[in-house]
Amino acid sequence: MTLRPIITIPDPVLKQVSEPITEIDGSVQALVDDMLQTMYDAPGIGLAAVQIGILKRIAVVDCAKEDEKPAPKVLINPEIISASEETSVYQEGCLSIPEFYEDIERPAQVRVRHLDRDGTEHEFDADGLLATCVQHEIDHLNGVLFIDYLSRLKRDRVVKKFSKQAKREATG
Ligand code: GNR
Ligand code: NI
Repeated sequence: MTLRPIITIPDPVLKQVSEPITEIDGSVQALVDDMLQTMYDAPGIGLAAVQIGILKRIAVVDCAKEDEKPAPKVLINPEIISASEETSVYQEGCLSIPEFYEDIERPAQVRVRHLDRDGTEHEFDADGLLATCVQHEIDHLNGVLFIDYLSRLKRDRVVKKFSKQAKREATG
């Protein structure tokens, strides 16, 4: 397993739409294992392949609390097949936008269909933080970031801050 560097804004790869997986082979499984290791190391509760520069529809999530046993979920070609009218608000963060947090409103419950690491199809119902996290990850696979739900003023402000930082790091 290999820790992979996490890409941050304003890298344009984060706006790209990821491609479905057509065959789950050893290379896909090795990528999943790297993603889990990278997510736990960060630490984060989710990670999409695009965040390590790979435009494939793969995400990993684990919303278990610190005192609970790990509950990794591998989401390959994940789809929301239904979403509640009811919404909930969570303060979201993103490993690709370090140390920036904002409240985001999303459907409170979703039903998700996906393949697992072995290529078996599953469906599950998510609520609470897991529902938010799965929606956040599927957004990544579609090139969408949580800051895209903020006002243009707020989004432009955070993008500008990270652009300046990237420039400083490039020029020294
Ligand atoms: O670690 C993460 N925490 C988080 C908190 C609230 C809503 C979504 C998330 S996902 C984020 C990790 C990440 O960037 N996944 O793409
Ligand atoms: Ni994210």
